[in-house]
Amino acid sequence: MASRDPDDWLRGTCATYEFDLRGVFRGRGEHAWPLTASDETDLEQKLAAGGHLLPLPKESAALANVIEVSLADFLLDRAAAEGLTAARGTERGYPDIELSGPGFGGGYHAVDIKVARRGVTKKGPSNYTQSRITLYTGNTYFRYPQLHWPGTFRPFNDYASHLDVIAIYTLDPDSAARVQDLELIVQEPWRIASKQRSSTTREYLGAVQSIDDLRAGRGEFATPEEFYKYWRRFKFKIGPAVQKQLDKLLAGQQAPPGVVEEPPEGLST
Ligand SMILES: [Ca+2]
Repeated sequence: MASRDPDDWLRGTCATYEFDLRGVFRGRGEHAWPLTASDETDLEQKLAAGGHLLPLPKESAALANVIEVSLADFLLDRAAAEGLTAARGTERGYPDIELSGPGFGGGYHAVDIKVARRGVTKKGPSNYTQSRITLYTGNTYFRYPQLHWPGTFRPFNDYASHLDVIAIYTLDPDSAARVQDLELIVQEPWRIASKQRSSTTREYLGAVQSIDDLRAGRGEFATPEEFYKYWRRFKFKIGPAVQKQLDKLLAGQQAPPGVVEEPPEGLST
């Protein structure tokens, strides 16, 4: 099988994605049976009129999660249909999707999905995301990239590439679908990184907020080296829970004296 460049594959596949969640289905409705529909538009209208269709959540974290899950499902389905290897990450871990296998040229590739709402001014949607996108959590797998953190497939350093799929939408408070003008952008995280945190209370690295800059990959660092150096030196807090995990990982990394870390003979790796 000819191998695909993960970046090209992701861009090409995202270009064919269509957000088509139209609301939340409610079991109980009020209408006569049987309910017949001539096409999908007619069905949607009849479900709405019959009380079966509730709006998606408006709250940005909840709506972001709905979009993210839909997008991840789509990418995993497409990879499977093309005979490519893609695995879903854990809910709070990194990355959201891992691409691997000969179809992607061997090696492991991290794909993370980020969802951001367009800011709104009195004149309408703005060129800025409402809040800064979070690129990474700074005090765990990113800060100690050689360690295998819980909730991750493998150490951060084992990835041949890191890619973000950024989904930007305008909130439509009046429709059940809530999501309007969804745009997908694929970028390497360091290219869209800012020198600002994305939260004042959490240990998060933030992206630039201009949507033009996100599209163009115009962040605040000239090279990946500059980016990693800046953010790995950043004085993030390490709370007691993270410290405990870190101690455990560091202890586990050192093999006890006398133990040779090699597979038994006859086992191929
Ligand atoms: Ca995500």
